[in-house]
Amino acid sequence: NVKKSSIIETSSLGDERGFLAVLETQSNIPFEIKRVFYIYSTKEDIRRGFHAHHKTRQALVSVAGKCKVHLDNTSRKEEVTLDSPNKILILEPNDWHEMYDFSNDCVLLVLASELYDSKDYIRDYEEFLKVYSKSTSEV
Ligand code: T46
Repeated sequence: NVKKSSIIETSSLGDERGFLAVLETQSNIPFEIKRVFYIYSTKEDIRRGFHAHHKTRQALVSVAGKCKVHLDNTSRKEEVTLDSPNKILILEPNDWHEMYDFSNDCVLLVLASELYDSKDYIRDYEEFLKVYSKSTSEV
């Protein structure tokens, strides 16, 4: 089955000192976090991503600045704007994704369910359709 991406809102813990937002396995991240990376200083007009995964689930949050994410799970295409440190996009392996419209100050933090493995990437769109378009029922 095609799994649907989702948006999670974190609540900011705030006091007179400022804010603190928590991402934690099970309490709001629906997978065991094995890897963290962040994308920053992305040049204007750059579009990156262009892949789906076999196994990896990911959580994307723009902790500073903003960017957009184009999603395609073979049965639906959508565009998500990540413009708040409290807005978390949960990507399923079947989500082909492209990130673009990065602000100069954007720091895109990514939490991943798996260690890095280049073989987990599907970088060819035709292959992506072959792998995932058989799954017809969207949840
Ligand atoms: C994704 C989106 C949101 C590593 O060596 N280890 C790692 O953990 C990662 C993530 C990347 N790399 C290497 C692989 C490439 O040589 O770093 C280089 C840049 O990665 P890539 O071209 O895959 O970057 P994006 O922005 O296209 O995609 C990244 C993640 O790779 C990917 O999992 O879903 O961000």
